[in-house]
Amino acid sequence: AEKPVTDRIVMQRIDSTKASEAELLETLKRPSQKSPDAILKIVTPIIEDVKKGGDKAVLSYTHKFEKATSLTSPVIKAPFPKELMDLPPETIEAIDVSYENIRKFHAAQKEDKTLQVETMPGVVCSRFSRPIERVGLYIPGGTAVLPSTALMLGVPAMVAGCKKIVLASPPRSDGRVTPEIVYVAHKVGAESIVLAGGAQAVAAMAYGTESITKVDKILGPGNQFVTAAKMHVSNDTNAGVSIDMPAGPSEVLVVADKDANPAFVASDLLSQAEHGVDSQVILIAIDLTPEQQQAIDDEVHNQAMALPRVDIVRGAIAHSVTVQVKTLDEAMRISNEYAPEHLILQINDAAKAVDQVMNAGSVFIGQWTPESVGDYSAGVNHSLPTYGFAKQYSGVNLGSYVKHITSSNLSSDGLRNVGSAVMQLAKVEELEAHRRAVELRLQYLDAQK
Ligand code: HSO
Ligand code: ZN
Repeated sequence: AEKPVTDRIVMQRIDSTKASEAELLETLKRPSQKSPDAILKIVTPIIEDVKKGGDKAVLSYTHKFEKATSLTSPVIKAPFPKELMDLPPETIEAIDVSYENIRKFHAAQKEDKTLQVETMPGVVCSRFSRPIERVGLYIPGGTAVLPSTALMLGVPAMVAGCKKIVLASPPRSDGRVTPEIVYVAHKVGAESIVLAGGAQAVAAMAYGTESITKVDKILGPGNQFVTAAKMHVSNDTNAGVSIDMPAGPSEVLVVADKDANPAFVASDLLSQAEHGVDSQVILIAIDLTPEQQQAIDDEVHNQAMALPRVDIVRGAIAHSVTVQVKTLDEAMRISNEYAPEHLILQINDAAKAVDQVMNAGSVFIGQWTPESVGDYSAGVNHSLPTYGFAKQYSGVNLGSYVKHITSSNLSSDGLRNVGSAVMQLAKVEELEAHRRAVELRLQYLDAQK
């Protein structure tokens, strides 16, 4: 049954000094996802369809799922017509400012110099990077339009020098994608926009169709169908396509102490909670008085009630939690164990606490740094590892769009220096051709003396 709208919107609490470690971990569990097998059963036939049917199959799914029945082609190619990016000047300016900050921060990640090390006299090892030639960037549709995601995926692709940037996004029922996305596509020099969503868009970019360019890597968030499709195509060695990372619902962990402003804390929790009912927000409260804790709870409720997306917030808050701890060390220990996508530090000397951050997608330092600045305009990327994957994955960055290639270059002296180690190991592995490749060169050098 529907909950009465006056119900209090409140996060459950757990006192870490009273709970066992197991209880604590149980409350911090992310809401469970549908089993990947069930999702795969749905997406696999769609992928097969697109593989066989190409444009026609993609179009028919778009007609069916997006109700965009007037659409006659599943893709638009650059240059994009001006009338598709007709926007108010204030939106253009906001996109331009954000674009420039994201461009600057990602350009600074360039490794212009070839890394070179002489490991032994005459043995030179190098590493250099080259852009991935063709990338496919998935921009979700759904409950919000996300031009910011187009920026976060498109700008680093452009900075890295990817030759072909393909965007994909589900069109509206009138067959068009949001003009903001077209404008971003234009700014980053995208070659095309695939007018499709879901598994059909992923399959189209992974295998290519008559009119859709096949790409080498697919990046971008999406629902469980998109994620399952990405996993599926990246497992198909015949597709020759990789993906960025497994994506799950958005999440934030806020660490707050006595100095934190309750209204600021609540606003950060809510900006993540409004993303989706499956989002999770965590507050770690360091040694707050009952009054301070109450002030935050009141702010969460009152601010939430005034939000247009209050119903979504209600869903997210239902599986969100406040953890009460005594010390910063304990707060950081729990945060590192949770490995949040976003970590917000609203504490005294927040910059210093960053030393203790081991697992997080992106950190927001101090009370003047709401997460939303990073979501849109500061310059950092908002495509980040969720669901605890911050333990082993980085967020999208310039490195996501390049490959590193290594090289070795030996002089005759270099080969003399390293040769015996090579021959010995080849002998151990009983790979005689390997051993002889060195030996015959050394013999050649000896004969010349
Ligand atoms: N916080 C989201 C990104 C986003 N926020 C897009 C607003 N628009 C996931 O990191
Ligand atoms: Zn956000």
